[in-house]
Amino acid sequence: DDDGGGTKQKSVCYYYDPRISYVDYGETHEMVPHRVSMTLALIKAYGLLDDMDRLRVAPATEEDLELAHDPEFIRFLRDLTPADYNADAKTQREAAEKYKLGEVWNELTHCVTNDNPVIENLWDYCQRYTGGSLAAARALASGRYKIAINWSGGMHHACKGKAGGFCYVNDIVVAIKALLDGGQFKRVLYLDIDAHHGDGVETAFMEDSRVLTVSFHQFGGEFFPRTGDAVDVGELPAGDDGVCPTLINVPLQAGTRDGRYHQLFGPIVDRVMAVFEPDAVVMQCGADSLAGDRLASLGLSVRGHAKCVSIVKGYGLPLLLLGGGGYTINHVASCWCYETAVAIGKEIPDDIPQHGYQNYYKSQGYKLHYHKEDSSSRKNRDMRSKDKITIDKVMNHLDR
Ligand code: VJV
Ligand code: CA
Ligand code: ZN
Repeated sequence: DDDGGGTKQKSVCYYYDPRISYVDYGETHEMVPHRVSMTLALIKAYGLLDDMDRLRVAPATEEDLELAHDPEFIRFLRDLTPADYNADAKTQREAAEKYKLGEVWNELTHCVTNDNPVIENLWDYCQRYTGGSLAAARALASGRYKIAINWSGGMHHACKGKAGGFCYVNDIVVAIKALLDGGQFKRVLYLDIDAHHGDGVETAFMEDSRVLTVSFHQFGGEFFPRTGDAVDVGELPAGDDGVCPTLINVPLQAGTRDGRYHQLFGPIVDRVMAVFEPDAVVMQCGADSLAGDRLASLGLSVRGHAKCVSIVKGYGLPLLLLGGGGYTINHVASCWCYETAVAIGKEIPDDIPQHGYQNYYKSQGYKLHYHKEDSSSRKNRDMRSKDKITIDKVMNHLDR
């Protein structure tokens, strides 16, 4: 990778926009965009910044966002301000509710929820995180980079005509469409290791044989969004009596940790690669699947989470790495920093270097690879019968 001038060409590019980290979902909301700033500070402190090129790009346009959304929804988002919303114009509140924005009555729980609050600079935020994923997709399509990173993207729940689960617009759908429209990639694999089901991306592509969506997620009880059971496997006819899989779900029980997760992840990804033969991979690396997350109850270690990235990187396909969930922000930054190192191909020490956000890491003993106390970890090494059914179902689905 020598450019002739003796400097090494970088194969990884990343997107970072400081304006995103100032976005405020509200004082007690669980989504904290500041975590991408902490991630970057850690990446800098480890000296990884010189090993990547930074993508400086324009925010996504209305036209870009219409790749994934209804124009009316996009226009409503563009014009929505907290001032107007709070002025309590009845019509605007009703329209907002229709798009799942602001306070929404939940039929299931009989409560008012505010998962997707009407916040300051909402439109700018949407344009910027989507702009990053779009630029990252284009960087891969150009052939110049092998891996492109946008830790502020990965908002997998947003649908064509509505927000959902902290996600206003779906940058992933926009990025995948851009990859396909470029013409270089015929088939794109979407892998989602966020603790929640990647429902918005799944819905967008369930009838598109060029995209296979695979989500691993906590499933059961009232866990959001309650979709993504293993029986939801989808396929389309593919000529000569063959079928082409379009979606795969891998539901996991609360408490699933590294051992059990990887009994599923490696074999499933390997089979998917063989059957689907993708030309590029988009991976949503939501960090709420880590142990000790404030919202979810899976128990991956930072190494276990990053092993997913390194397994996928191992196939050598153009790879788009996105963020997503992750609600214990020191864990999130540790994880995404370590995964950035994995992308670059550098080992980094466990001791978190001195830097501005040092004090955030006290509870994990200033170590990247933090430990969550867990007495029953031995039991978790073996697959439970439910997981055996899951893997058999998924493998059978891919066998046909
Ligand atoms: O479970 C839900 C919906 C309810 C919301 C909570 N009420 C009390 C009951 C109904 C059904 N929503 C989830 C959404 C999770 C989104 C995950 C996003 C991602 O990680 O997959 C990708 C970025 C949920 N879980 C927790 C909360 N909402 C939650 C929302 C709040 C909150 C605390 C917790 C909204 C506002 C405030 N606090 C102030
Ligand atoms: Ca998932
Ligand atoms: Zn999540």
